[in-house]
Amino acid sequence: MALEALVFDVDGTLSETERDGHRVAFNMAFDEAGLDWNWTDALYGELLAVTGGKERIRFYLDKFNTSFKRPDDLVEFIAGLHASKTSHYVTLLSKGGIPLRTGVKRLLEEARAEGLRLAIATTTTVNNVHALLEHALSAESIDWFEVIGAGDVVPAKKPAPDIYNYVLEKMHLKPEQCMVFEDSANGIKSAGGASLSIIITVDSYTTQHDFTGAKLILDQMGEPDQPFKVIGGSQASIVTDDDKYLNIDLVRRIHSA
Ligand code: XBP
Ligand code: MG
Repeated sequence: MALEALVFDVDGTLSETERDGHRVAFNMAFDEAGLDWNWTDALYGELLAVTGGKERIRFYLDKFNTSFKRPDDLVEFIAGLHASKTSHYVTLLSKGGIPLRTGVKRLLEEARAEGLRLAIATTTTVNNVHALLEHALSAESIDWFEVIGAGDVVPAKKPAPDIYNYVLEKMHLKPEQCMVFEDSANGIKSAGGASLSIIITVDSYTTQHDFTGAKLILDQMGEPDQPFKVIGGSQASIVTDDDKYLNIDLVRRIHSA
């Protein structure tokens, strides 16, 4: 089946948001709430095993801060912390310090020029997706995406396949008509669970993840003057010496292989 649509993960794929964005915003929310919790870079790497900010806070309490005296309404407490974190995160993005990863803007523009349909499938909150697109790309770019599947729109977050199935259903597409772009093991499990083809661009937190099942694994999408490195993937042999960066022609060749 011909390639019809590209579906993008956000955190780690469109932008390296975790270390200097989400992590910092969580710590600001904890500080504001008078908590002495500090999510260091190393601890945050472990906490990323669980997707979703609210789910991550609960995981932290269950595994790393078991002596914390929990309030009676833990669900509401976590929701309050998370709302504060989202507000800090959006403010951080509005200051413009969190750019898109190399090659993302070029690939999106090329896809649009070729008439491919675009969508997002992410665990993060929809406000965060809008803020990232607005400040790292352009306000208009929010409309480039036909569907933005985000956060609590599905009950089970990645690694469950729900968010990808949601996007496929909304777009009336079959998995064979799409290519997914992901950066993490939870992401590949989620997209793979929806029978989708996946290209991985690893990031600083995910280089050691298991990407079994990916068609192509790259260090980045790259640009003509910043070539990608091919790390692996079942269709890695499709990439020739002339391929220096991920463009739509290469995406199509990987998709049809
Ligand atoms: C992204 C996440 C998110 C963000 C936090 O995973 O794990 O939880 O870290 O977002 P993926 P919220 O890239 O696999 O979608 O705090 O808004 O939930
Ligand atoms: Mg991700």
